[in-house]
Amino acid sequence: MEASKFIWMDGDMVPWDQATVHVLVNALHYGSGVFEGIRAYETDQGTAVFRLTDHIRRLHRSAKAYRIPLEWSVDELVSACKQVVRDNDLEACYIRPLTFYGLGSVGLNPAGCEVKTIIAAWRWGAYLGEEGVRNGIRVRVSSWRRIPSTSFVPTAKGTGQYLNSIMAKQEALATGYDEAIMLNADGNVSEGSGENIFCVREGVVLTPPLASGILDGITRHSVMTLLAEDGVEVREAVLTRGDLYAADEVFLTGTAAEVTPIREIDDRPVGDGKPGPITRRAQELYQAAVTGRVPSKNHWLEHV
Ligand code: PPE
Repeated sequence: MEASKFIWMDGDMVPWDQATVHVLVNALHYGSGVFEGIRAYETDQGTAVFRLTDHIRRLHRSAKAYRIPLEWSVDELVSACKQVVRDNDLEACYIRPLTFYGLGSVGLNPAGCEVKTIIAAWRWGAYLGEEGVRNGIRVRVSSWRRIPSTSFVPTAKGTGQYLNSIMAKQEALATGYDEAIMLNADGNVSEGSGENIFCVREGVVLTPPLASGILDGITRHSVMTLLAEDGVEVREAVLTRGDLYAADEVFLTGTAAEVTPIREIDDRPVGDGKPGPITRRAQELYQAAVTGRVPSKNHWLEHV
């Protein structure tokens, strides 16, 4: 990764190399943290963070779900994120807020641990590669199921949850694919290791509902809104693995991945193996929105 200058740590701007923690922080042992992933883009009016307040609100919901007392308000964290972008002289970048249980005690009751919040930002290009954005990626259905809502809170971004994503991602890469699609405990489609999933069938855009055990993705919501307002029919639907095989188009959405086409699933070409017209439209609309070229969506941009 490309280092920046400073990381915000509970109100202080700490030089990148000095932004460290003790090896006995609770979160390092048990994954007791929550985080966000946010992108800032260059626009004609300067650098703007895409849906910053919505991301920080989700951080608060994640903290509440896992009973992590987050003392910084939404407004305070929104200003801190902007300060991190400004003080690092970044234009387009990725922003990573993280709240976690720190030092206090080792053991499964984190009540005695201090709660720490940090915000880092750095330049980060295409998550699944430039080539993937252009021509689509190859995915496989993971042998790992997505963490169920009976064991975790899938709509939250808890750090410990991501061991599940890591296993799916590692397996996909080790077996020659770019990304993993996870089914939920019922065997229906949930999402990618770090992205939501959409498919297109006969012109209708379908994506699994929150009840399929997905993260409540902000890119997912943005793309659903942009396509619907563009006249495309968009529906939430429980999807099976077979629905993905039968789809004309399939794509992933996420802050990091933006809109990434899928050209092959489990060694079967998606449609004719090239990104289709609705996927292309979703990419165009999303890029236009994040860079301030969709006037009705300028309220999604929060200038630094
Ligand atoms: N599902 C998962 C499991 C997920 O991690 C993300 C974000 C999404 C869906 C899409 O959510 P949203 O960003 O709100 O549209 N994954 C983050 C990257 C994970 C990583 O650190 O790698 C991200 O895109 O920032």
